Amino acid sequence: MNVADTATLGARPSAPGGLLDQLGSIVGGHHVLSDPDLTAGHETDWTGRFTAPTPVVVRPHNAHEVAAALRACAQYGVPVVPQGGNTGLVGGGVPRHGEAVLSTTRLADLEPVDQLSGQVTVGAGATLAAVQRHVREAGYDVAVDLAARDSATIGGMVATNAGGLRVLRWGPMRGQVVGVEAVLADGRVLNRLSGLPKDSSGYDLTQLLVGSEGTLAVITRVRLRLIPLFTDRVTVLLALQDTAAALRVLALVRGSVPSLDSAEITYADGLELVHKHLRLPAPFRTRAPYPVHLLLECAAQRDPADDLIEALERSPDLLDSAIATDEQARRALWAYREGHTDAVNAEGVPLKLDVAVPLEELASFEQEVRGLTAHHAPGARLVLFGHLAEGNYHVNILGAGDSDAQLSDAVLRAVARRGGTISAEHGIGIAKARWLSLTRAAVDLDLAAVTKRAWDPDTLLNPGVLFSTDPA
Ligand code: FAD
Ligand code: 2HG
Ligand code: ZN
Repeated sequence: MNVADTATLGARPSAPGGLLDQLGSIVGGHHVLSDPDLTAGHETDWTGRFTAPTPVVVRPHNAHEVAAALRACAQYGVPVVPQGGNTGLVGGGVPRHGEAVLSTTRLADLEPVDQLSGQVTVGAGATLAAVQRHVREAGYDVAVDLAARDSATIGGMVATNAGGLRVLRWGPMRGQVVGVEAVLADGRVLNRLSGLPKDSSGYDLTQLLVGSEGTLAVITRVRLRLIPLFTDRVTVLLALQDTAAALRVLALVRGSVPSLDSAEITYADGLELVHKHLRLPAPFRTRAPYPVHLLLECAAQRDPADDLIEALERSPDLLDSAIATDEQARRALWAYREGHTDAVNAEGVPLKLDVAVPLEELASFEQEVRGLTAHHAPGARLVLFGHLAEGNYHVNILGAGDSDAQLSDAVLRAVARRGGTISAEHGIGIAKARWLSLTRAAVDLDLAAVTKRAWDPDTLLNPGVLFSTDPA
């Protein structure tokens, strides 16, 4: 449901008599919100694209309270949307049709880092930034990093199998999660927090919850594998002619610099928006911006700059370059990349797609997306950027108007034809559910539906997410 539809939603839903009192007796009255001024921040997604009212936001403090709250909602027949930091980009964490919102923000305990195993257990509602600060004090780091770190929660990142800026070296959340505690729709608590690196005793329910987008259970605690806290980082911003050149540089560096952590691609039009909205100076002193920028970062315990420079000197593709090793200068280079989402949103509510295609298809796919945008939504602005090493483009389109669905359809079909995925890291949510069959066979979808029914037979958790009710 997008903003255009909200006017047709009718009256604000109210909680069935008795539910608010019962929730209050579980979590305390302060943590049951029904005043529209207080629920408002939980009703609209980060982009402003998905919005609908909720009768109640409940904020439990532990798994026991989550279980009791879910049972109460089930008893009153009120479905529940689990919500973490509400930075999700596919509409899966906000209400659609009068669901209650179960906010995890009070599930934010940080247990001490286990130095023996290099793991930590944290509450699902802890933000990534809080967990980063916590484990860095113990000499460790969280492998996954992303620009929404100050608000995105670990539970939300597990639920969406978030990827982010370092997947090329460490993998997405799936690779970091070694255990979870989760509450099923019927209130039973699944505890898989032992964190044993080896365990071949049957189905891996922990991993099933990674990427389940709140449709199977509410994740309440997460045990993470940690990585070393690297002391030295070097960041370069490279100006290039085109996507093919960026891929050549990536191949060259990836093959010879094992400390490569990030490879992020942006284009001139995105950079222009970042200049405009974030008021950043141009990274290079040229009259016209370069067509493509590739940001590379290496991290190690000893200065990785020489290795990186040596590799780059072998590239015939560099039009220009900037390098930074101190924190402030590195942050400045990152701002051009990390500022994209904010800058796009400052222009209006975008159509967002998050796709990946095999790397050998990326350059031709880029051209096709540009062509499809011009064809289906002439006048719309396409801002492409993303995580180059995974072939993961964030396709942001401003001003597509009524062509939104048609354009999504055309781009996602182009992805499917190339053997790609319709969601590389943001999840399916409600935004992409009707297109899941483009890249998932009937047998996959059948098994997914059976799994959903086994965990949540009454569809209490996140109805409409992953499983579309719309015709494709
Ligand atoms: P929410 O938005 O609250 O929820 C997301 C989904 O998870 C919903 O379906 C919700 O129901 C479910 N959920 C949340 N918590 C739980 C729980 N405890 N148990 C069960 N289900 C739960 N994503 C990337 O992958 N890579 C990026 O680089 C990246 N960068 C971003 C940059 C910006 C500026 C923004 C705004 C977003 C970015 N995102 C990125 C998307 C977003 O940050 C991630 O999807 C994040 O994982 C969502 O976490 P959250 O706590 O905000 O979840
Ligand atoms: C990023 O990589 C995020 O910055 C957000 O995944 C992408 O805004 C987007 O489309
Ligand atoms: Zn991303």
